[in-house]
Amino acid sequence: SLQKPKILVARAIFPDQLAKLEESFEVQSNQEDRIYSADELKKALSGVVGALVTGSERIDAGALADAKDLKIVANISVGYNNFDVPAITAAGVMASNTPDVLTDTTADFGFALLMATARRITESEHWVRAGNWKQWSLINNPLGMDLHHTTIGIIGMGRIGQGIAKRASGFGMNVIYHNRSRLPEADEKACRATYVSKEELLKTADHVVLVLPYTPENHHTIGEKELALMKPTATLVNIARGGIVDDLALAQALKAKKIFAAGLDVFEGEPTVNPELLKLSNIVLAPHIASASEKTRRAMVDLAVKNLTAAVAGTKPPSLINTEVFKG
Ligand code: 8YV
Repeated sequence: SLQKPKILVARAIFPDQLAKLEESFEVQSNQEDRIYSADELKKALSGVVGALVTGSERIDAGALADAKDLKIVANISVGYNNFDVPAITAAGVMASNTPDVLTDTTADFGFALLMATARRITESEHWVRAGNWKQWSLINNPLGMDLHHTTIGIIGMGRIGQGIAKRASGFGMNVIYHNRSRLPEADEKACRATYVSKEELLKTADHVVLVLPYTPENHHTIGEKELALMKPTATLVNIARGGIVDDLALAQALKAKKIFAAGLDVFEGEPTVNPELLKLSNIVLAPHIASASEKTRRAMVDLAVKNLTAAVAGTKPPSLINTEVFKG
């Protein structure tokens, strides 16, 4: 046909990937990377057959109100709490995400954040830059917590959680996990992980890592009560979503030294960070970068494009979420 199908790319992507898309589609792009308001998003979605979006774009009935031609919203993200899936399904629109391609990069980062937190790496750097390093000292320089031969507790044992478990085994760590359902025995063996209740995990783990999806049930999975169960020597790492941790309760627990330290890549209300967290030194902060290697960010876009292209062509998107919408 003479006319290329119209699509929306809601956020900035690598220019060569955009150029490639423009060969097949008429693209409404946003290389400026300014996040649309709800109203701008609704307008941007009207008249396009597909859209590449990210966690910053809330896709609900309001956003879809004028999207009469839309076949798919392809998230450039594995988590899709930005999607109101029932509303998208009710609108007859397919929804997809980007699993697998970011698993190892994200698990690597989870481990890096854990190590930085337990061994106080960023705090130490600030200390050096501030000119506090006067001499080597056995006891008066920053002392951290070991990882090797300690117990790591992973809450959320999907692909990324299992990736962290495998890395932890390499450090000689004892791996325990909690998940909404227990893994098949073969998977438990592959990551040398033991299933325990959430309470037992919190009580016994030296390091707690959160890798679960953000759903209404998982809101404040870690709050005051859970933090009180943890060891005073324990670290907490969140690479999942803000909202899984009660950030104010965490700030209070860190301040009162109820736990040793925390590493956070995600925050309630990000990019705003709770000012109580910013006052603390026993915390490592990162700007939601667990999947952020160029190679992986490119792979995420490639997979989202595959999903979009399939939907527009009438074939099944490889990582379709609401399979009931696909009519093959
Ligand atoms: C995304 C993420 O980059 O995949 C996820 O769930 O958190 C990140 O990899 C982010 O959600 C933006 O879409």
